[in-house]
Amino acid sequence: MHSFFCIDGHTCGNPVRLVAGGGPRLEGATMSERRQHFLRDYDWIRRALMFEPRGHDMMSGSILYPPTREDCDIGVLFIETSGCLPMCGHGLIGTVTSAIEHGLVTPRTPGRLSVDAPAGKVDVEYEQSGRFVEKVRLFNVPAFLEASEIRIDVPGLGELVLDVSFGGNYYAIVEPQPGFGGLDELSVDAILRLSPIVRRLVNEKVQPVHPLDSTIRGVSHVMWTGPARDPRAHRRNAVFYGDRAIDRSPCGTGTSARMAQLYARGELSVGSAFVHESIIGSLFEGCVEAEAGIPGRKAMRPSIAGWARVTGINTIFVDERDPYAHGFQL
Ligand code: PYC
Repeated sequence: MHSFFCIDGHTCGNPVRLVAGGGPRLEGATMSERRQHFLRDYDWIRRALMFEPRGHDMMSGSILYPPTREDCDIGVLFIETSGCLPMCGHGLIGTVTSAIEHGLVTPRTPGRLSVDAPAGKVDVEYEQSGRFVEKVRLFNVPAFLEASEIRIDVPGLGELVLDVSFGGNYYAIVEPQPGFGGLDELSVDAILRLSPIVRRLVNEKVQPVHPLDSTIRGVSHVMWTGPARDPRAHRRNAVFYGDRAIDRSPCGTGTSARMAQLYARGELSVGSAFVHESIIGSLFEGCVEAEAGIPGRKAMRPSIAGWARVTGINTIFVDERDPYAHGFQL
């Protein structure tokens, strides 16, 4: 019997299950190396805690670790139905909220934390009112446009032209275009049906590998975009991940990738604000903070702000006698 002590919550509608106790001891000089160790020996923990019957298609979370770097307060490993992500924006906003509200981390400077994530160091600022965290802004790893105007032929939809951009994970970004109305034209069923096909076709044409960490590779997420409905937002999006998940939040690494795409095109510049709306109408406030130096790429450092709420404390048992101990998917 394995026990995991979790704090469950959500960031702007998308779940975040923070594993505060019961995570495995990981080896590695960096969080990226620890991520490789987790994938090699402990991926069953991710499947047990994320998939049914303990989780669901959208389940996403994190495990807290001591940092591997002296300039960070905590180390975070991201787990999700889609895998063990190098970085997760909604996941980090929820993790910081739960960790601060429940005293799991003591920041050196109140209102600030530095997080050691597999994709790199992410600085965080948060606003607190009494014991509650009201808003978290993360200063993400550098984001950049990887490839533009990739053409794929999608059965039933025809030719699509799209870009691949990095914001902590690699995204295929599909915008409205001649012959295709974008997100406004798609039902939830159509997003779930078309996205895995788009992801497979894009990965056949582009095999992105991060210039500074070759363990980060391949397009994992598909973003469908459209005009905003909320007058406070600049654009609306829906991100597909895993096998059948649509992010309920505006997606932190996706918003970073989207800003990097618009920055490379000259539609955003340093200092520009970018408010992104999710499929359920929740908002992230993005900003292009600075230029960033990534070899061979026009890169920038984005920040993303959003809120999260804790929904409960959850001690999860994984009983090895249970035939579904390590989760299942339909
Ligand atoms: O917020 O970065 C994010 C994210 C990735 C996958 C789902 N959400």
